[in-house]
Amino acid sequence: MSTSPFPTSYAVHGSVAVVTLNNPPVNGLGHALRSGIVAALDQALADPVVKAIVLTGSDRAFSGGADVREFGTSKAGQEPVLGNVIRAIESSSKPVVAAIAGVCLGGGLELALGCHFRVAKPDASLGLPEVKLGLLPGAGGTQRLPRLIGLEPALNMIVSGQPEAAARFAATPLVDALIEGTLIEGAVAFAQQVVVGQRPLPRARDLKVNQPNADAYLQFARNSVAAASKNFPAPLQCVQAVAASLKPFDEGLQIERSLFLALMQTSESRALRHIFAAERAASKVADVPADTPLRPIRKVGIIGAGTMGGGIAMNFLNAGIPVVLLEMAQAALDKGVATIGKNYDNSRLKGKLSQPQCDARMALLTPALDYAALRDVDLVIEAVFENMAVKEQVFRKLDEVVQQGAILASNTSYLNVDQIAAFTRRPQDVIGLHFFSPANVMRLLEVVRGAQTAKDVLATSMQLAKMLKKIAVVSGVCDGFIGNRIVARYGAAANDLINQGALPQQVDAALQKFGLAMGPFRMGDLAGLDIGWATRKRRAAEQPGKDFSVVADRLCEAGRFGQKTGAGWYRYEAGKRDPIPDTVTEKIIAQWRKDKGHRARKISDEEIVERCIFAMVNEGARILEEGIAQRASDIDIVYLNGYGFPSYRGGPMFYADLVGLPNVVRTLKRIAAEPGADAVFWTPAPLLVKLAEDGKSFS
Ligand code: 3H9
Repeated sequence: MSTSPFPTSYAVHGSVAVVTLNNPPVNGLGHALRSGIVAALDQALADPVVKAIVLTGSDRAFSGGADVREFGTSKAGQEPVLGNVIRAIESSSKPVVAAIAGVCLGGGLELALGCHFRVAKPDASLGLPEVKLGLLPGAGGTQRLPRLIGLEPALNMIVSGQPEAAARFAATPLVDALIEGTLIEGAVAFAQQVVVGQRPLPRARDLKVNQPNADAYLQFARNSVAAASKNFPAPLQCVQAVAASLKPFDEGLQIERSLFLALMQTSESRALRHIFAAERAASKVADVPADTPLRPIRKVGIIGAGTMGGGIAMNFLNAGIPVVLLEMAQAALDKGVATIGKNYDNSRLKGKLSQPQCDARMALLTPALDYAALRDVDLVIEAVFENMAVKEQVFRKLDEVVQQGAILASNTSYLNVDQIAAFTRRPQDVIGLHFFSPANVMRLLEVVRGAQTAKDVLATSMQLAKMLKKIAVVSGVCDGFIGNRIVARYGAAANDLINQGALPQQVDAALQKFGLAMGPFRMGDLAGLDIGWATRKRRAAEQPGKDFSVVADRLCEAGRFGQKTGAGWYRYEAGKRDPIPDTVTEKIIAQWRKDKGHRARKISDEEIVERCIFAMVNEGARILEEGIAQRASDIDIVYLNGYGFPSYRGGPMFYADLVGLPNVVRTLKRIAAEPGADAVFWTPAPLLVKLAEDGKSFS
């Protein structure tokens, strides 16, 4: 094997050169790797001993595609660009065989499509997932794949971005042979047969796309894709690019290229690429090394069998981890267990689980009424009432009962985790694991790191999140942590708008048009207005003389707690969840404004979005300043996965970057200076001002 300045290696097996891509973790096709492939190809072409070439990667990845870290840098366009690497391979006078194991995605598959032959492990994963990054395959994928597997299957693969196992393509020219044994041996043997049989070198570009009634089919595809991909330009552009495969190859390639370059500039693609990087960054904690030894989690205890506790328990049951579910009373325990059973049954009726799968999950569940049942668990999560006195009782008991070394977690959504930890003699083992409701569905997990939380407890919690298929974000201790602290500011901005003249339905509609899954008032009705009312009453009692009142108090005083009472900000028809604007609410608001001396004015939808989103951004900046969040992109991940922020906007902090931080600062200053405005709330955070002044952004 020869050494190479590039991340490729080169070895000759008899008459076959084996070129191995070696750019961990996933052989991203960055500039150095692209250069290495061309150099190795030239070496093989120049070597008279070599009659054929095998191009391969690692067991994990033939290649995960273009190196996404290069996007937006000069390296992305530096020769040899991927299209030219593929051209060089395709025009090679010696046969080139792609030998594929692991993932073969995006530019990686495009590279393989440029080879004359492809052999693969049956479980290798082939796909063109560019659409998930708001792009389309930009190195010939939209032109070569339809030529190999047909227009319709190629279009489905490209528009969905879903990879498929190589075995599925065994009967198509996409996969010439499946290799059950050692990949390289099989690939070399295949290459030798090609040489011995003097097989002609097929090039995908020379094939014609086969599709009867292509025009009608493409029109149907355009209509259905347009309807299904509102707010995302890439899927429809994928159809356009695939449609161009009916044209002469080079013409189609040019169309693909220009559509790819245009998509690269869209804010949607920038947002999706930001999210890809943000999700991977979120799992890393600056001062916790990746190789921190983890604590084993073989058995879990959950305290509280209500909606939250039951949902949390299901996560572990789904992952095959035994759960002890603890309640204080038999009736509550029975109800909790029955709800879990009913949820699994519903999944079975929908065809998502089989009966044996449901049974296996329920068999992992041990209901209990005595703390002693938690003695040997490795992790316990309490999901009891949000009250410090109740948490104190629970944690003192856990400290007494649970084995040493176990992780003691609270699902609190805003209480002080350090105070909770202080109820135990092992604060290093205490952490916040804030699941979002419904806990068996929502992807977000806020991992709250206390002042004394041990690094291995944090590392284990982050790993656990992966096992539960959640996305974890680390938060420091503060009231509401990252998510609820910001949402409080967002809610306050929305309330302000009501005081100033907007109606709940206008605020909700404007924010939903912006892309949020649900406006703040619909969200309030869903969550229950009585929760905030109780908190405000408690705070008012704790801090006499301070005014905590908001218009929602009047709704609650009228018995309007939201959906559960059939009326809140909206009214609801029996058994339905559709919010119906209500004149009763309008009258309550009008009276409130009169009593408080608020003058109503006309407010535009743009102003609604600006105030609500910038309020979030400002609080996000404070959270960053205080070190509560490690990075701005973590805040985006929280909002995207826990609060219905639209992915095509990339999250509030990324959105602020797109708008331009100087614009955000100017607007915040203007609002802060308005008569009657809460200047503390609206004054831009120093970090925001500094970034804006330095011409920097959050991302
Ligand atoms: C493209 O190809 C455009 C072309 O059509 C045209 C070009 C002209 N590059 O996800 P994981 C890193 S667009 C660089 O945790 P998994 C990732 O950041 C691209 N790095 O592991 C992480 O790094 P770190 C089309 C990449 O096993 C590490 O690998 N391709 C790339 O769960 C592990 O990642 C795609 O869209 C990359 N392309 O999943 C594929 N991919 O350890 C996107 C990953 O520092 N990638 N990394 O955090 C994926 O879907 C998954 O990452 C993959 C591995 C399935 C590959």
